[in-house]
Amino acid sequence: MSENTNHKQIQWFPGHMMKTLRLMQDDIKNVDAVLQLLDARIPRSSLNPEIQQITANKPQLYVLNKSDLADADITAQWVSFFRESGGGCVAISSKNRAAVASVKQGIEKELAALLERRQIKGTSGSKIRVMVVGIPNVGKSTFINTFAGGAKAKAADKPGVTRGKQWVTVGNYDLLDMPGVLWKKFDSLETASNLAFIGSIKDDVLDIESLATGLLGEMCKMYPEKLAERYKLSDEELQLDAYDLLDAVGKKRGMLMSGGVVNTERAAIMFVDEFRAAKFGRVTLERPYR
Ligand SMILES: Nc1nc2c(ncn2[C@@H]2O[C@H](COP(=O)(O)OP(=O)(O)OP(=O)(O)O)[C@@H](O)[C@H]2O)c(=O)[nH]1
Ligand SMILES: [Mg+2]
Repeated sequence: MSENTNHKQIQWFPGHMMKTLRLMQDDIKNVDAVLQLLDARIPRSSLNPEIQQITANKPQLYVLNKSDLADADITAQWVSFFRESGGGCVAISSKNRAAVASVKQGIEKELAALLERRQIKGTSGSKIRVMVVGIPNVGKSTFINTFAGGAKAKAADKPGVTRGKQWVTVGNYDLLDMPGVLWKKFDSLETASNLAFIGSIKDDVLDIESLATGLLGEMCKMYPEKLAERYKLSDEELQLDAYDLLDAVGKKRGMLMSGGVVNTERAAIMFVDEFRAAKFGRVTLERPYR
């Protein structure tokens, strides 16, 4: 990402996110467990350290969501990785009904001791209260809607859709939908870039050509064959530096301006859109073991 993007860093963490962190802090004592949604394409970068801090003392289930967009073998490695480090973890696709049973099973495993105590006390009718948290656009509201079997929470294909907290009761569960939240200082440019690639940072604070060249660089490293196939790129073209590669992609797609100059901005928008629309198939940008 360009320097320009870094200057605008402040807008990655607008006031409403600070408010969300406070809400979380207030409500954490009112829930039995935390469901932290991560994006299966970038499990490490989507783990929010601020959320980790607030939820540290609660039973927690990590949910690798959008696993339909991620490389299945690497997702399986990530599930093992989280489980080995002592956390509960399941991989789901929020839009799929099967997600509900996996998550319920995961939560009830994390809450086994509490549920047993309730049984003994004769209060097993009490609702299981779960706070659903994660970065913007990761699929929290979509998951809640699938769980509820209907549109209870607003969900859409852009970050920052949920603006306030909302309780949704389904059977013996009370689910708390929360707005997505980022954190103030990303530990690396890689983390910031990954969040931007998948659309968790609002595009209007980003420089689209920097975003596209960054993503082209990653795809060249990790999935050159997918890139070559979609844009009919030769081995030589794959060796180009990212900006020249963007230019080549724009040319292949006939995105020319007067004088035959490639409209790299249009090419950038097109490439990022295609990546987000999973036109390259299932892609995971981070491995559990570096
Ligand atoms: N392919 C795929 N898309 C998903 C999945 N879950 C959610 N989405 C899509 O991701 C987009 C964001 O979903 P939301 O449920 O609004 O995300 P959110 O986490 O509630 O977002 P904020 O409220 O903005 O923090 C929507 O277009 C969903 O349809 C999934 O498992 N797979
Ligand atoms: Mg939402």
